Amino acid sequence: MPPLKLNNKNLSQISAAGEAQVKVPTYQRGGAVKEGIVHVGVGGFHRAHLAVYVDQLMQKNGVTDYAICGVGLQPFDAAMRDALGSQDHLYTVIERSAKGSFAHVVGSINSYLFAPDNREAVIAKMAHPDTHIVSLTITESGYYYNENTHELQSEHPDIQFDLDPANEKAPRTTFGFLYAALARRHQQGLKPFTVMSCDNMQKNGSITRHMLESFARLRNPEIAKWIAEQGAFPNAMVDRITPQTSAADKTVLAENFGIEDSWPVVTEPFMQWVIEDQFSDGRPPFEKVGVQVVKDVHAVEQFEKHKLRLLNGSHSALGYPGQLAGFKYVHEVMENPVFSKFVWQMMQDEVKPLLPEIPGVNIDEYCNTLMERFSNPTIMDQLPRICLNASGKIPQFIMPSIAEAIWVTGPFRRLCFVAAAWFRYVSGVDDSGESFVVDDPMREELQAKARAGGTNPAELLSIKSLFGDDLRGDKRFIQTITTAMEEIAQDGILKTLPKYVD
Ligand code: CS2
Repeated sequence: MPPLKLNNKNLSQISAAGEAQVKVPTYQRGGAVKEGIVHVGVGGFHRAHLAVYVDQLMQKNGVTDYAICGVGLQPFDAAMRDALGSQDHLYTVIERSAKGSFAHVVGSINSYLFAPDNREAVIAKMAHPDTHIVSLTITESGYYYNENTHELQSEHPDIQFDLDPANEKAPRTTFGFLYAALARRHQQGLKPFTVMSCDNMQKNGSITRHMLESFARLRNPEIAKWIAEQGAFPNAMVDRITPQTSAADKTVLAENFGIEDSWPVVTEPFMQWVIEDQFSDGRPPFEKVGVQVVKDVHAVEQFEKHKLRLLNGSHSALGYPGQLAGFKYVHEVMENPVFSKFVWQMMQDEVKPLLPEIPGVNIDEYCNTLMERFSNPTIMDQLPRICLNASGKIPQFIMPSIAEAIWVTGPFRRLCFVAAAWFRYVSGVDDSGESFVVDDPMREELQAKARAGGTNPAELLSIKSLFGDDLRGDKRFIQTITTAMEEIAQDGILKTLPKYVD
């Protein structure tokens, strides 16, 4: 039987048709539910994470007032608008592990607005009384956050454009939309919606608050004051490894599950979300579907720190050296015993000693789970995905551990090896001379500095917005990273790596 096109009409047939059973939503959708969440940046991660939690709330807990309206701000979001639009906003999540492959259709995204088509519609939707939460996965660069000064990049042309009152009805940036919608809610006597960042950044909520308040102060201090006093910006740790969907994933879904889906999501079984209980206009009972909703902001920050330094830091350790050594997928790198030992030892000897203890969390178990998750061969997690946008990642995932290790005179050779591998990676040529794409908003600057510096890290380290001032002055660090850069340049990754493994 040919696969069935995913849409409302075919749902019951889909659940019965394939060889393997497919779970489908049996809850009401469309006009029968309220869209309490407006989500900006509907990509793979959102569809494997928040939208899945909301799907479970709708399916198992009868929640009807927190369906999601997806929003795309960027021209490339047209592809998501078309994919979801062609299938009643339904999509399939395929969970893969050694235990097998499970498919389930998610229906929590109820509608989708593509801002370039109609910016006013997005503002009106956020300002609507039914909207209680605006959630974000807009990546680090969407926050216009200067890592060095910790301030809003208010001189950025996009922010300047949105600060001009003439553009209030047609903003470009997330902050332009949030501000316009909040100003409207203020005028209408509504509460501010909660702005819920689901991006993988330390203090994601606090940064969002600071950026939006700074933006609002430059527009209208009265609105800024109202946001400061009544707004809510929960901090959160989010986690689920979600590779990019490949053409093969669609074929397998059609062949094994009988579903024709123009953009399914492949992910791992594991998912975690720890969020601070700070909501200005109500929230769904997230804890009923396994979300850790915690009162204490400090606890959230500690979870974030563990995750960013151990999971994402190790991903970087597999990503940049792995790409230079010619690997394509995370699990392939893990199959190399020297690499997996290296990652384990980096976590255990260099990162773990810097982390706070969290009551109820066993760090060794956490590290073991990570080793298993990285080794999952079935999700085919691509190294280019891990390496994407490094200038927003390494300064969060690797450099803070180095800075703290300097402070306590702890070991940091392996962390320096990873930073050195990234410095080599930016040139875009691997150890066998093959070129690859370096996808990074700062690519040109990084490449110019890498060329000028050779195996001397000083040029790259002079980029203050990434590295600040402190690292450059530390002799032990400069010596260690220079040695790693020289070794990698001379012998390549695979010959150098054993020197970093005990
Ligand atoms: C990855 C993350 O892009 C990266 O660097 O480490 O996308 C990672 O897969 C997620 O944070 C997992 O939650």
